Amino acid sequence: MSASVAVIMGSRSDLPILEGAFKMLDRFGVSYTARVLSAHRTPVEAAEFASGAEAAGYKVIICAAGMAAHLGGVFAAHTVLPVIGIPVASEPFNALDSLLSFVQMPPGIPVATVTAGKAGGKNAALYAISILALGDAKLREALKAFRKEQADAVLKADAELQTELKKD
Ligand code: RP5
Repeated sequence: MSASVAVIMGSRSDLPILEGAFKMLDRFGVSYTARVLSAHRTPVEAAEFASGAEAAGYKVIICAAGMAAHLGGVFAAHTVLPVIGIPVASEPFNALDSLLSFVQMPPGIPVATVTAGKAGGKNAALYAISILALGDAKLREALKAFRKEQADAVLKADAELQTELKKD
């Protein structure tokens, strides 16, 4: 069976940003493929992968890249599958350059962009999972359970804080 999500990074140096994404996809039992493909350094291979992604059975594509990050745009130009972009921070403009590269898509070719860094990696995976959950009731229930678990952790932290504050 083919993987549901393709996770593409512009460089191997982007890998740490994607650790949270892999963790989330694993947690939800969502199959994925991870590849290093660059919009600038391997434009032919990137375009080939994107063009064949639908036929290969992928449902969502996640692209992480830094600097003049055209990876998400190039992928979105070659497929109608949803593309989620994760800006990666690099010198000297931090993540502003890659954020704008992902966000500033011309009308007609969208790239859904999450925040930069590790939070972006986690959220990109969760967003991909929520897209897949549209056609998968079990996955939708698992997402609801995850949200509840998260809420419970916040409520527990709040209860603990109240107890600590009362001590003084
Ligand atoms: C981008 O250039 C990559 O996505 C990476 O974030 C950045 C720097 O790449 P390396 O020089 O670390 O390979 O294409």
